[in-house]
Amino acid sequence: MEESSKLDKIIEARMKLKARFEDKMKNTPSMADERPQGHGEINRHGMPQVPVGQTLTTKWPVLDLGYQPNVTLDRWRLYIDGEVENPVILKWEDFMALPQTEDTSDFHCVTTWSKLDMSWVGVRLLDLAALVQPKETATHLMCYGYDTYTTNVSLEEALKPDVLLAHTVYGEPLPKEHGGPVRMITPQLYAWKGSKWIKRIEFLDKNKRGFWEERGYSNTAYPWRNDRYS
Ligand SMILES: Nc1nc2c(c(=O)[nH]1)N[C@H]1C(S)=C(S)[C@@H](COP(=O)(O)O)O[C@H]1N2
Ligand SMILES: [Mo]
Repeated sequence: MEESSKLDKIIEARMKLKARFEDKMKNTPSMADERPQGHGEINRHGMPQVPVGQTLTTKWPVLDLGYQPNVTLDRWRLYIDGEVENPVILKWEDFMALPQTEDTSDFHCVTTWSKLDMSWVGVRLLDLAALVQPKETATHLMCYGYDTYTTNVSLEEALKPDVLLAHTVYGEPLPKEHGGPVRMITPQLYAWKGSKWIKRIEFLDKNKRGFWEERGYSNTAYPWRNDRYS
């Protein structure tokens, strides 16, 4: 297929997905809550910049399972499958040929630190979803890291425009300790919902718990509701 018609297809599929999840998305806490809990200036999403219980840091702590996988670009693959019409296995070149998004967003770790205004480049989860075309039955994702990490996210959160599979941070390739070559980021949810060293995205027709969710962390992880445990 020609590059331009490929792009047209992604754009068309993106618009359809947006329409399909619009109402659900409007009802998510980061868009619907009248009194989001937190303090500081109001950010571009209408939320207080610092969610309840969080403290700002300018450092960038590293959190992992005690193991940082070494995934070279030639061996890197991204598997996207499950409840989709068009499962794919992307190589690095395929991934970099997709529409690229630059964004500045905040990072909230459940262990109570937040880091503001991080600048990222990556591919929107929305555009990856447009590529694989989730079936009508798809409601959630399970994301898998090369380190065996897993985490679950609902589609109405995952398809928001600032959820990226990021390969660049502050203008440089994402360092290995922070999940390079590619990690997911979920600025509107606690950061454990974004898998570092992401390897596979599985679309699910029901919710399942990931690594931390099975160990008592919240399925939903809304920072402005102090939604840490369940
Ligand atoms: N694959 C993988 N992803 C992960 C984790 C992990 O251990 N493995 N930790 C999560 C947690 S708890 C947080 S707060 C962020 C930390 O990202 P950072 O180490 O870049 O600060 O990554 C999340 N994603
Ligand atoms: Mo975390």
